[in-house]
Amino acid sequence: YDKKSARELVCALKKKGLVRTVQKDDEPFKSLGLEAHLPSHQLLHEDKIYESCAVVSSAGSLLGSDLGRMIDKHDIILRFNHAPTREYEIDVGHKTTIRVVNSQVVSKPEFHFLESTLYRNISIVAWDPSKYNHSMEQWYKSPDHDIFTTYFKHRLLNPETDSYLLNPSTLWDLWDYIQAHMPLRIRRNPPSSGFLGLALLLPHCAHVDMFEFIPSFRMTKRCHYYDNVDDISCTFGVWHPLSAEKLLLLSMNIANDTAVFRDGYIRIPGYQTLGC
Ligand code: NCC
Repeated sequence: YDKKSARELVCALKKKGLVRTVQKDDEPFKSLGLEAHLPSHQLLHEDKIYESCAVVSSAGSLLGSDLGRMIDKHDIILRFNHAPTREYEIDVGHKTTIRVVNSQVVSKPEFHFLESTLYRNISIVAWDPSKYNHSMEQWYKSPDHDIFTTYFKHRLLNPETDSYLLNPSTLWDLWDYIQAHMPLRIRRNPPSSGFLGLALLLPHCAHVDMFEFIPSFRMTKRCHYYDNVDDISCTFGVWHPLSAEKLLLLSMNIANDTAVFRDGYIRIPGYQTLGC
């Protein structure tokens, strides 16, 4: 293990962390006649580089941050799961381009994935953890939560919504990357939606600003800005290798300490910017 520069770390992620979504031709979906339910292209498939992209973590420390206006200035704004903007615009902004949702949010009735307007007229990337080294067939037979039924239904009901299913081997490619750059052994659980969101954007953005992923001086026990549950493990991780993700991303950051610890964001240069 040796300390790498921000550039080396970002460029190493480019090599390992290509985010792939399930396509029409992928098995077992093709043989099962499910092609019509799947997109024929990848998310952000055009050859366009967006100047600025924002990843808005759901951290409690966003509350009172006044970051909404800054977040809304970005060309692409990525949020997670059922994190709302309504009533929190001053702190988190009101625009959403992409939502990364996990399979609990897609499948559990309390999240109203099919009914809620949170999941319409934007791009959606839904993911479910497979086991390490499992094929897509094995994953389809035994997903962690039944993501498929609701995902397919959602596509039928909302043809105008651009929605994708993450190819789960992406999660393990990202996991391998994190482990390869950590001196300590991490548990074999997939990275958080936060890390996935960053990996999704780095090929398409000149830089990515991640809000309250590294806790600022507003750090709080509060899990999310939108509910009042106290749980510090939301910030440091218990199942996901969240602390390892955060240390790595802090090593890739090019923003100064005032931006990180007072304002509450890290800035990570995109692959194209670094010429990786
Ligand atoms: O909490 P969650 O994450 O939806 O948060 C989205 C991403 O924001 C970053 N985060 C969040 C809170 C916090 N205090 N600090 C942070 O840095 C993380 O990067 C996180 O990924 C998930 O990753 O999908 C997760 O989802 C929740 C939960 O399933 C959904 O919110 C729906 O209720 C998971 N919690 C539980 O399963 C109890 C969480 O572990 C991961």
